[in-house]
Amino acid sequence: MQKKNRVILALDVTSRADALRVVGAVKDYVDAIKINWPLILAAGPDIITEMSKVKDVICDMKISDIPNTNRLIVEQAMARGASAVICHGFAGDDSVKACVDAAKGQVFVLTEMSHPGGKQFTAPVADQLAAIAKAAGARGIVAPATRPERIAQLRGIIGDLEIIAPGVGAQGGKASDAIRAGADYIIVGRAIYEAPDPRTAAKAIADEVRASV
Ligand code: OMP
Repeated sequence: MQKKNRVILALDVTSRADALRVVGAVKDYVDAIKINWPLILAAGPDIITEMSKVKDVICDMKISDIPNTNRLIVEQAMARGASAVICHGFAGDDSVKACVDAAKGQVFVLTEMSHPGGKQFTAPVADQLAAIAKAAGARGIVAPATRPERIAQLRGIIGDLEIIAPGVGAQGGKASDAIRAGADYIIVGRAIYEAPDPRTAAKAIADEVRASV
């Protein structure tokens, strides 16, 4: 994954046509495309392969099952062209390790979630989840742009692993705050794909990131 714009597009649109339109408009300003259930269910899993020809794809299926099922899911995602996957940490270290092994390390482990409810159950154990990611040999963690101070604290646990940070724009987080707190990339969905002009919106966010690095 290039580290040029430090922006990952969360492509949570629900048709192949919208996916192609948005990606075509913003591809110069994002380094990767994150694909989640809405688009996989709407367009079918071949959308992973199609998008992987344009940019690196992170498959965000928030994998959180027993180790064997996790392995099977990750193998399917990687076979379709994903460069990385996102798994939950709360299923435990063996479940995370199964993802890491199946993806040859290309796993981001979700720690503290960015939405208000993320404070309820994920925040109190986020430090442990970050430690599980590091011990398992993951590529990085997902940490909340809505709480940049937590990005900085989690950085202290994971060292030089990567941090990708959702919650910019629609959820109230600021791109520059997340980057200054130590995020390697920010994840942005609605603030780009729901904008009247997604290309202009993506450029503005990429400019803000560049100015804060
Ligand atoms: P917007 O709020 O529209 O920018 O989208 C954010 C994207 O990041 C969505 O695809 C969410 O599923 C994802 N996300 C979060 O918003 N919060 C988290 O704590 C974790 C994720 C994620 O794992 O990507």
